[in-house]
Amino acid sequence: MTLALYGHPFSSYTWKALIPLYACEIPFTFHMLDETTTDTDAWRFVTTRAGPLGKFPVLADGAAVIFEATSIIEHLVVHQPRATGLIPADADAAVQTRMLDRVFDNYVMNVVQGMIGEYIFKDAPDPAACRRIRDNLERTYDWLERWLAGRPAPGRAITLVECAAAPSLFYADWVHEITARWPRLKAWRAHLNALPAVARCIDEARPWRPNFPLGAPDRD
Ligand SMILES: N[C@@H](CCC(=O)N[C@@H](CS)C(=O)NCC(=O)O)C(=O)O
Repeated sequence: MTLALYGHPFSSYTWKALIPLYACEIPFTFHMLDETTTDTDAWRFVTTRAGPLGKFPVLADGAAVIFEATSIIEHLVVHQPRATGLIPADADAAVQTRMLDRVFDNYVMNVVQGMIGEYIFKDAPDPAACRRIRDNLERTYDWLERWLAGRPAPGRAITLVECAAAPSLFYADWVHEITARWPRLKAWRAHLNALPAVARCIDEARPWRPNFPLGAPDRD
């Protein structure tokens, strides 16, 4: 049964599902969701048969419909032999992996989405809200810098941590730059961006860069 992934090439959470599919070379069909597809079966499927708010990515695997990018990865680990390494078999290591996944979703990507919301949903971004968002990102960058100091040098392996970290750090840097003040984090982001599965997502998303609400910086 060929898997079907519904999402958009510029969407960070879609990358989070694409990275393991590419890295583990799992065949799937991609169903694009954007303003040109709002009257299609793919759009109706995501908005009526998946999660409560119609968010993407969504994975269809036969009768199974999985939303939430982390749950999609958990599904791949359970059902795709090539994906078993995405979450460590050791129970304690798996807890650490899942905790880091939460860090990248809750303290990086969702914070970044808050900033993007300031630019999309308001007449003008609220300076106090933007300042709070930047402060929170800096606190997370500080935490990640300390976390990286206690980690062995990154290899080329992709786990749930890399799937969550790569897209969230990619866009976080665009919202609040990861400067030389966080040298390990900056270097790790560059390492993640160079992983073939991540580099492919970055390249496939290039045509949409002009749509980035804060303006896409001239890097990456
Ligand atoms: N917690 C969800 C977040 C998904 C999410 O925020 N997706 C964004 C695209 S990156 C989306 O669906 N945006 C459209 C919308 O909110 O209607 C996950 O992990 O999959």
